[in-house]
Amino acid sequence: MNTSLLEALNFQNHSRPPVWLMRQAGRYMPSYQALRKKYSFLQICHEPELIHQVTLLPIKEFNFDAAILFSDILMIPEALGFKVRFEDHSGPLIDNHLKAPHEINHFSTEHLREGLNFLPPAIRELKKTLSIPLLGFAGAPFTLASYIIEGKTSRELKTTKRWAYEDSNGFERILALLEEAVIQSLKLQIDSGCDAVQLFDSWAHVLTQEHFTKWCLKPLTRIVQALNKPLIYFCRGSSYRATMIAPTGASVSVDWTHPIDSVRKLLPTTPLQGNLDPEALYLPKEKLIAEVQKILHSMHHDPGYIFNLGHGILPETPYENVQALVSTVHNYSSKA
Ligand code: 1CP
Repeated sequence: MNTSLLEALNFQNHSRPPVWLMRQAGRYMPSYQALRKKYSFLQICHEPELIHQVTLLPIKEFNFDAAILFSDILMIPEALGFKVRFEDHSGPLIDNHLKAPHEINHFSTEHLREGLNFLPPAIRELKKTLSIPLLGFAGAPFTLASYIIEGKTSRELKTTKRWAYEDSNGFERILALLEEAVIQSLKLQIDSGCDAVQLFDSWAHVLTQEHFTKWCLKPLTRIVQALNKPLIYFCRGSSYRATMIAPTGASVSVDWTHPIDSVRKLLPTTPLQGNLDPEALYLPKEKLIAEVQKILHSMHHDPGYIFNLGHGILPETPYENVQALVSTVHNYSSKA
């Protein structure tokens, strides 16, 4: 059993850093594209046998040190009763998205576990197969709120921000329901066998510091406290907000905008993950390897470091560059 990811999350890793990549199972893999010719994205998400198969694709092909359950952050809104569709070029769409804050009263977490009933059998099967840790995940309450309010991926989150400013009580009720749903979903994943979890707050960077504290960090603190496993928090802007995030008890997934060793100087005891720019995977192989090594050198002998990207892997990423990245980390000697 290779448990280096869990050791790093406990600040106890004394060998080379573990490596996994956010969105490691996906469109850049020909084997994934081949499966998508046979099944829709939602079919894969809803069928335990397919979840199992797709989660394992990147493990078999690249030998990562951790697996992440194949699913999507939109599974929680779907289990709450939102009608989620995925279109090939526009991402997720929710037709019955909230038109006013009070509409959240039509939704509850009562049937959430039934709505996620495809996850436990997939996780239990994965735990039988894997000899590396399995990560569960969820979208963070604020990022999920942005989808159930806007009804799609939105860059500016205009309506979400307007409600947060103009009807903070109504917005708070939306976030409270989502927080409860996130805790239930993560507990379900942990109880079924996940070894640690990641929370994706992909849109939190649009918030002011005051709103980030109120709408992201307060729920995060409660979510960390509700779980008995390590939690990694991802958001864009995590480089400059890392010192705000660490007191919640979460490990920090660091974006690529600041050198990760500068974040380490500010946070000497927090497990950190990151932070290669996903665009670096388009470089010629030698240049990519040099970028990977630069990060490895800067975090040399760090017992709480996990190699990852600063955000998810991009769909057009060259396959052989992912192989080069993983073998560069795997061949990095902890004694050097
Ligand atoms: O095959 C397809 O066409 C679907 C593409 C796809 C995939 C492979 C989507 C649609 N979701 C996923 C899987 C997924 N989503 C994982 C799998 C586990 C892994 O291998 O890492 C994870 C962790 C997610 C999380 C997710 N979904 C986030 C947060 C992470 C991030 O990158 O910021 C967000 C914002 C979503 C929403 C979503 N789902 C899918 C799309 C196209 C989008 C919009 C955002 C985007 O373009 O990625």
